[in-house]
Amino acid sequence: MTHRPTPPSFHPTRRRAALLALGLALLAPAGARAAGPVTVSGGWFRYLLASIPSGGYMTLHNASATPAVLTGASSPACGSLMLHRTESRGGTERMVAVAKVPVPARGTLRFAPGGYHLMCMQPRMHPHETVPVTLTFEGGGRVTASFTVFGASGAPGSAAKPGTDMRKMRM
Ligand SMILES: [Cu+2]
Repeated sequence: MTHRPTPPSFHPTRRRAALLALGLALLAPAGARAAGPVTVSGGWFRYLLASIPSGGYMTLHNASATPAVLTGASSPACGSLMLHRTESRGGTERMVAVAKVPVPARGTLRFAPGGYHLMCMQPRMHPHETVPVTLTFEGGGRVTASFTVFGASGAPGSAAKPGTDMRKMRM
């Protein structure tokens, strides 16, 4: 019996995986990289006052077989628009800025009060109007969606509670 290891490039399993990856790359439509396979639904902002950042919420759906990574957001209605996440530790909540938000392959990710949200730092919007938000993904894909602006009570069915203290409002 000889002990000659199989060179990695000729390993049958790896070779099959490489061919499969090539096949998938060839199957991808030409426009997929530019527009991105991610769709946005149910986008909304909770607007309180011009001096208070507005939280933005939405559902992202990735129809492709590869994970997508959200890396940024912008809106003419926001000044800067940041990616945030609310974290709960020992009974207190705090917000942290995140650089990347992964959207799983053939999966859905919700931005909702108490979790991921967009943070509109200088809101220039009013309840009942819609404002555009452009999302940027790793690889350069961009998606623009319309967000509906709600007041303090938030979108119907959202986790926002009407009448609560604004300073304690959950982002
Ligand atoms: Cu925030």
